[in-house]
Amino acid sequence: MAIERTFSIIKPDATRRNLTGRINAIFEENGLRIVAQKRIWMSRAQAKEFYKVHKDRPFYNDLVDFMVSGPVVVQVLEGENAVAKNRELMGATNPANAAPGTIRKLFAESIEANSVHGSDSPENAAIEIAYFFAGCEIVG
Ligand code: IDP
Ligand code: MG
Repeated sequence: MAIERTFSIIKPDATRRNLTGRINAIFEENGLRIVAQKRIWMSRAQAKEFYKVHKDRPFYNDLVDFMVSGPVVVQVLEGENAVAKNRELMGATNPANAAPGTIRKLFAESIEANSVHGSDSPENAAIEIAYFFAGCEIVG
């Protein structure tokens, strides 16, 4: 397995409840290194662009409202098989279906306010990382 990078967001429901450290501990205890991280308050335009793949879904407008409702922590995680590893640590989109011990099972409030985002493929990881980070901000 190659060392890979993935993009992660700690969402507003989690920053509001001061869960950044507990979520980061799960990444680090499971072999993912946080090689870039910043706390930002996304603009509506940024959130709409980031989630544009979902623009025709019924939940899109609510999702954008949620993502701009408070600060988020955007991150680059690095490790073996990082994209799949992070998806495994996150758990299913709907916390009701998430496996025990996953971030969403532990912390998510709802299918929308589900605490974390993680890229779903290496190709999307590269696009999402480049959207939020300059190369010089990522230090492995
Ligand atoms: P993922 O985050 O597990 O990859 P996606 O299907 O890519 O899930 O959806 C993006 C985000 O949109 C989810 O993380 C969640 O915040 C929100 N979302 C997805 N499905 C629903 C839904 O049915 N109702 C409300 N929000 C949803
Ligand atoms: Mg997704």
